[in-house]
Amino acid sequence: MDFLLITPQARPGVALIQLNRPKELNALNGQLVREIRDALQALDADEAVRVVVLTGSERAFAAGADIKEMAGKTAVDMFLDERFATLEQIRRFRKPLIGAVSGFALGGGCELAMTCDMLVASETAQFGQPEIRLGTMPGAGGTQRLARAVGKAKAMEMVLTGEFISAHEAHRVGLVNRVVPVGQYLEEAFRLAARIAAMSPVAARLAKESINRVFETHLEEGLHFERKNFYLTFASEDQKEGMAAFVEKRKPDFKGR
Ligand code: DAK
Repeated sequence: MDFLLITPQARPGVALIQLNRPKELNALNGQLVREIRDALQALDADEAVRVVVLTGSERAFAAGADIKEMAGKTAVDMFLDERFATLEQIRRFRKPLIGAVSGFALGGGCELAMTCDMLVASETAQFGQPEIRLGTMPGAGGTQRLARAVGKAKAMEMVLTGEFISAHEAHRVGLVNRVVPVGQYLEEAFRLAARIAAMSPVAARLAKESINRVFETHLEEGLHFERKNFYLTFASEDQKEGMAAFVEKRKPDFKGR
């Protein structure tokens, strides 16, 4: 891994992936995106990992796809470039994924942030889809996820003007879960991750899958999917342990079984 720093147990049960192309503000070249995909695949298979935190640097989460790499490409080159199909594979990551965002989250960087399940932002974070300034438009889910996250009017404004929004505005419109001072965003993400890591990983995975269905299906189908996943939690030892612990007035010990 040339462009990533990975700590499988940054906290108990919590892995950290840090984008590490600082001079280029973590611009997403093909290799970096592939490395993120491969890292997530490995962490998905690692039973000791229950939650993953994805972060960049204090100055930039990621300033977008690498414009220098993309500038001379033809439509067919872009069509054949599997880089952002890779984002779809990242979206299929099964464990809870928390983005810890500071500085720029732009273009493909904003799209990458939006593939996370939750976002913790530093006060310095800025979110934007500035592709229109380059004569293009978001191509890795930006129009779809942004409109779902912040509503049509705000998404139109961001995508059509290319202007950035601040962390506080991102919080106000529902793009991020919380905003904290710049020195604390990673710690806050770990705090959130630790709370989730203490839960049943079986239930967490089924619940994440169910919430994601909201964006992929109609209500009736989504309700049906949710119910099936709910029943499935009763096949887990974790559900027995969670309810027994409640009755016995003790803390549950979830094993992911
Ligand atoms: N690509 C390449 N290099 C970048 C970059 C980027 N996106 N962003 C920044 N850098 C580089 C700068 O060129 C500079 O490098 P040097 O000149 O030092 O060699 C270094 O990072 C520091 O940047 P600045 O000197 O510009 O720093 P400032 O603080 O002055 O400005 C900035 C920071 C983030 C406002 C500015 O760098 C900026 O506007 N960056 C570009 C942001 C942007 O337009 N992002 C969107 C890119 S387009 C696809 C689907 C989706 C996409 C692609 C394909 N398919 C379906 C195939 C996505 C497209 C995009 O994301």
